[in-house]
Amino acid sequence: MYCRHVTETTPLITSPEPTVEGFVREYLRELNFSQGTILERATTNDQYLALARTVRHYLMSRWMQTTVSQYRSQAKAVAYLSAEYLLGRQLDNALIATGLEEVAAEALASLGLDLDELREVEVEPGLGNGGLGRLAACFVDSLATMSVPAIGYGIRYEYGIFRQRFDDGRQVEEPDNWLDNGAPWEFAHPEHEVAVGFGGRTETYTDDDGRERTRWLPGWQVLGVPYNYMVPGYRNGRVNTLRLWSARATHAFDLKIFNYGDYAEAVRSQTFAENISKVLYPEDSTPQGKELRLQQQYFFVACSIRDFIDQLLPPGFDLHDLPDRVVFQLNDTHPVIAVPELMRILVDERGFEWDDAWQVTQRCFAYTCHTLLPEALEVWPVELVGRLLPRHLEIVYRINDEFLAQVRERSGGDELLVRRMSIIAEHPERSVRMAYLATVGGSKVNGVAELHSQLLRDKVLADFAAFWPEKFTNVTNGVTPRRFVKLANPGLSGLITEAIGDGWVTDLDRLRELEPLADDAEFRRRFREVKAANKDRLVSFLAARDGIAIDPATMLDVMVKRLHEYKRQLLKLLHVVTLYDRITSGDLAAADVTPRTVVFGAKAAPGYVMAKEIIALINHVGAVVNAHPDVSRVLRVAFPANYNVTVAETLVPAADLSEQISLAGKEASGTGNMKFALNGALTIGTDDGANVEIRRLVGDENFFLFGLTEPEASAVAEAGYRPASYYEENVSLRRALDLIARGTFSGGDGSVFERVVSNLLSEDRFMVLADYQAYLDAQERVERAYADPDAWSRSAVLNVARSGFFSSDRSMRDYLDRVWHAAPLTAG
Ligand code: 475
Repeated sequence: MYCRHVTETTPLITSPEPTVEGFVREYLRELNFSQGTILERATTNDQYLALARTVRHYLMSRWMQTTVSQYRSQAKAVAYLSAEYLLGRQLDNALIATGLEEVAAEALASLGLDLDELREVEVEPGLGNGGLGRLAACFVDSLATMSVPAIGYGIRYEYGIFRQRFDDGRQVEEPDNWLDNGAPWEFAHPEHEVAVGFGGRTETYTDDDGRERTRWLPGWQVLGVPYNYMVPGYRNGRVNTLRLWSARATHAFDLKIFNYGDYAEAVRSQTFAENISKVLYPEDSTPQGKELRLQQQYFFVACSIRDFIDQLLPPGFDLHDLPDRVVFQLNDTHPVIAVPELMRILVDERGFEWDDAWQVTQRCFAYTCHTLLPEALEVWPVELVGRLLPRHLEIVYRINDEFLAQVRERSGGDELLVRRMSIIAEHPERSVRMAYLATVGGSKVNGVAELHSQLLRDKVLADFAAFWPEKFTNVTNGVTPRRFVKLANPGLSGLITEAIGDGWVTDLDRLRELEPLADDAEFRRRFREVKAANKDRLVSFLAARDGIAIDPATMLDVMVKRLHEYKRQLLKLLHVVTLYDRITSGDLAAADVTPRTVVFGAKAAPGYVMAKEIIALINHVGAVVNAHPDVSRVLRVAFPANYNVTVAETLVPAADLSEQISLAGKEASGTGNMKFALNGALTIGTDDGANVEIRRLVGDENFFLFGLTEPEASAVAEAGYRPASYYEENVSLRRALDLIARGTFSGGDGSVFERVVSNLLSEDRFMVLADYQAYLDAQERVERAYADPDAWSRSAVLNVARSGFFSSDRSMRDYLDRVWHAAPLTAG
């Protein structure tokens, strides 16, 4: 979508007719002309590709229109910089956005095809790890729906998040070759490739005006080829752009080697360059500091800034005015190298004075932090940055020098403070602290839930918050109601729309209007019917996909999220083991247990050994529980492999109970928690992340709170936490851990999960044992509440009615108010 040459008379195409006949015509044309086949011979994949392209046609003119009018108006735009976009399937979303679902279904039926069958063909683009990547996808959806001029920039990974499979209960990773069957949603623009330099050296020289200048002479280059994706707004005629970059070798690069006659070497170099966008790093919250990762970060950021300046601004634009045209939102620290990159462009390439360039740069960037774990804060060794990006390192040093001079001045020379705030860490290795660079280099820093933003101010970035109190703000995360309610839960959507009209889809606060209906017995009955139908849908889904049988008459207790010790899947598992113990030991009659199905979904970073052990333990406990004749009548564990957005869309609407049980002070926000509440599950959760806000909104009586608070957990840690004391004093905890330690779930071999047990007893960094009893007690409250279906569904309806705040549309409004501009950006 390049607009530099559009004129008033640029002709724009119109959409095909949105009728069944029009759709059929378009579809057959696609099948014949693009797929090169006929209906009678088309494979299911052909049928899907033709369908995707047909639906695409209906968005095309709106896309062109949006792009052209945005360029003409030159309204200030949001450029969202994110290394990850966890998009989910595109066809479903396009159908919802255009309102073409029924037309398409009818048209296909008239050709003897089934829309639902074809939807299933699509492999979702899994270009993200978890919460952070999915948040980016929700945000671009909301920006388009709210008609905000915006562009998402990222990386077109050839392989997205790995596919997970279990082998004897242990995670095995397989490559996600999502592009193999064709990629009908992307538009490659090799003619708009951008060159990106790496390595080499810098030199100073005197320019024609006699000024001392610096320039970077890169040692090698790669090309970035943009791939555009449509981001349709919900039925508002707007289609924004997501632009993902793919790396190619430069021709010059090959030629030089070819000239030496080394064909094999030339091909090898090609592969080397193209490795940059080959694969998504599967580390979530634990950056590994790999060189290729820094290459990816610089690659996409350099392409994006270059693209914005060269393609989206009019020729001759004065970059002093750049902050009036764009805000670059940094999704965590992954794109932070953009700060020295913009400085380099302004100072080295455009001849700006340093101070002017710095003013522009600071005003153009804002930074969102997504974590509280110290090990998740990215740092890059100075040695590596200097080797890969020598000019950027010089710029970072100068930024740091000037910043620290300010700190010295304002603190009266407090050298301890200066050392603490330095962008360059000295130990254990000289490195660049990317979160500090982002904080210094931008105009705003935000956390992703109230508690998180508070902890950023009070702990993680306390020195910076004292220095620049006005820089810090909060924007609580949100999720798009289009995908996670309208599309995922058609039953509930229909019920809501029947009750209050369909305005809620773009104005989620209107769910409040449902509140009185919580007291309407007929409405509650229909609400339960919807939940039951969603469970049936899940039953068929899991049976077909995983061969897992679950009983829809049981309470569906769901914990889905990345596997991480701080999220405490082990706490949930200890509850399961305790129930198993109590039933098998005769302490509890099966008849007195509320029948439940515990569903886990989680991927572990491939290098995170403990997380992978926990996955294996869950599967092994599940196998024993499910095979036990008495226990399995009231308790079953299901762990479908390869949890992803598509699975979430079927699982979340079916859930009764949402598990949000991280140690308080560790989960920045959570967004799964919001999806469950919006779909009428009740939460059992700690006072952490956005749970705090969910509970405040839905009401204490509709939320099962338990566990240490953040100040309590900090105090326990301060005083010296001794997990073994809980083991010694709590009989049921001891019995549960002993069962695991004795090999009950590992064929009698106690050594198999020894590491998990001994870690809990000796370290237990996330205080699983400290919260165990409180969690069990809360689960008993859950059982009592669930015993009264009518009261339970009243609470569930209230959860839906009071969760409108968690729309990502509201998050966007908050960013507009608090971060991007004093007033909302004008639509263009
Ligand atoms: C938080 N991912 C959630 C969510 O704000 C929060 C880190 C490094 C490399 C790759 N991916 C990551 C994250 O840190 C991440 O997903 N963080 C999550 O962001 C959205 O709701 O609490 O853990």
